[in-house]
Amino acid sequence: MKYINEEIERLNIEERFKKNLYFENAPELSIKWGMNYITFSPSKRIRPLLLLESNLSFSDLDDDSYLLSTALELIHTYSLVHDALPCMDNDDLRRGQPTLHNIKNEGYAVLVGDALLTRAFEILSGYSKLDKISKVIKLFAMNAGYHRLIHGQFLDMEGEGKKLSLNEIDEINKNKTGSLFELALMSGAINGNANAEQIENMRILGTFLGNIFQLKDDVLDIIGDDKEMGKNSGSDEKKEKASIPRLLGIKESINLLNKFKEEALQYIKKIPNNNAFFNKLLEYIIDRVR
Ligand code: GRG
Repeated sequence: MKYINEEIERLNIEERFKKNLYFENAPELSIKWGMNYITFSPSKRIRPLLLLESNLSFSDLDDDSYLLSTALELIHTYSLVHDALPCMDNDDLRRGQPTLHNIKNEGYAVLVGDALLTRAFEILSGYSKLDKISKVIKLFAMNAGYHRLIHGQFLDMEGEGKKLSLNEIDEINKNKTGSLFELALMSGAINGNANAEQIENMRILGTFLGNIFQLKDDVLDIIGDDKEMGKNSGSDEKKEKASIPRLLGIKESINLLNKFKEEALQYIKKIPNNNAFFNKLLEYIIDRVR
C-alpha cells in the first residue's frame, strides 16, 4: 500500500485532479458541489494510476496521459454514484461518506452522475493527438457503455436473488469491473505508442487485474472491516448477490486469486518496461484491506 500511495504522489495524480476537476466556490448541494463531493471523497485512484503506469511502460507521460486518466476517474466515479442509488444497490455509504441520494435526493444523485459522465467526454474532446482521438474516444465509449460496464451492471442486477454459475459470475465481473481496468491499461498503452500486440497484452492483463480486484472485493465483503473499507460488509448476502466467495467459499476463492495471479504474471513479463510496478500492484490488490 505504501508503494502504491508513493506512486500516486510521485505522479501527482491528486494534485492534477484538484487542478482540473475541483470547482471553487460551488454553492452547497449544487451539481458542481455534488461532483466535488464524490470525486474528492477518499478513493484509491487505482484506475488512473494504472493508466499512467501503462503509458510509462511504453513512453514518458504527457498532458494527454493526465487528460485520459482524469476522464477515466470521472467515469468510474459516476458509476459509483449510480450504482449506490435506491433503484440499484441502495447503499448508504460510498467512498466512506453518506451517498448523494441520502444527502439530498435520488434525482440529485442521478444528475450528479450524469454530469460526471458527460464531463468525462467533454474532457476527452481535448485530447491533442488527432491521429488517435477517434480511436481513444471510441474505446472509452465501448468500455464504459452498453457493451461492457453497463452490460455488467445489468447482469449484476438481473442476477440478484438467483443462484448463478461460476461462468455467469465471471461474465458479470469481466464487464462490471474488468471493463474499466482494460480501458485504463489499453488507453495508457495507446497514448504511449504501444503496438497492436502490446495493446492486446495490456487488455488481457487488465482483464486479470479486474478479476483479481473484484474477487478480492467480494472476499472483503465477507471478511473485511467496515471502517477500513468505508462501506458496509455483508452487502452481497443481504442483497442476495451472487459472488465467487459466496459460491465457492473463502478458501477456494483465495486459491483462485493465486491462480489469477500466476496468469497475470505471464502478461506482466511481456511488458517492455515498468514490470516492477505491475508486480507490486498485483501484491497490493491481493493483500488490500480496503
Ligand atoms: C452504474 C453503469 C453502472 C455501473 C456500476 C461501480 C459499479 C458499476 C458498481 C459498484 C459495485 C462494485 C463492487 C463494483 C465493482 C467494481 C468496484 C470494486 C468498484 C469500486 O472501486 P474502488 O474500490 O473504488 O476502486 P474507489 O472509491 O477506491 O475509487
